Amino acid sequence: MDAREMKIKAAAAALEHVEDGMRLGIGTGSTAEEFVRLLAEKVAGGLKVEGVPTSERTARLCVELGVSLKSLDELPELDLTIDGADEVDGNLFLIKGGGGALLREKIVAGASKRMIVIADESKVVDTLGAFPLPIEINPFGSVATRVAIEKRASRLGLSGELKLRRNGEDIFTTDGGHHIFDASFGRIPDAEALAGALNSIPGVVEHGLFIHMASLAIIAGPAGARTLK
Ligand code: ABF
Repeated sequence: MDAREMKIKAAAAALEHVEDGMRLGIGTGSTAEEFVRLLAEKVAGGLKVEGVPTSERTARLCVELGVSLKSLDELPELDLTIDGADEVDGNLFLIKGGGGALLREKIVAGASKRMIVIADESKVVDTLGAFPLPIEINPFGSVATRVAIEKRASRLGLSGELKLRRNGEDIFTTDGGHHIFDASFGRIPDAEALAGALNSIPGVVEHGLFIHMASLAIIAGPAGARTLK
């Protein structure tokens, strides 16, 4: 089974949790896009759902495939969000944001009763942090924000390069008009403590640690899909 087939397997297993009439948060990334494709087939077959997309990219795909969308202001309470991740640990703590949509992903997941993560086995880790942690920042005062992040991280015994994300020659800009530092801490033994520390820095808009947000992860491997609860 190749990587795409595993993503489709995880997406298909997640689709079984979708019921008629649901208000759905719809994630971003290649795995979430497989979910959108399968969802669109069900919608074409008569399933009625309303989706809130977590990025402009996901919104475009949904529109193209005929999945009906609403804004989060129109649907502020969602039944279920289905989204990918960059890393998942045994507590269902996540690193997200490799695709740059972490802020909307976290707002949408936070507005949902449940969040199901879909991923392949390569995303499962014992300890978060091998994947550089995306930290979304306000462009104003970014040097001061960098210094503050380094200081707070150091108090937790963490160090590593904070790389300003680029898109070719340009600085990468999120859907919300912010920038991203990708922080290579290597290993984050206490993700909750780091999340709290980052939340207290004014220039940090959001970070990619999703703590106590996912209720289930569907992990696809060569032998099929398994769940983590
Ligand atoms: C989004 O897409 C993210 O938060 C995560 O960064 C990424 C996962 O992408 P993929 O499914 O392509 O690996 O869900």
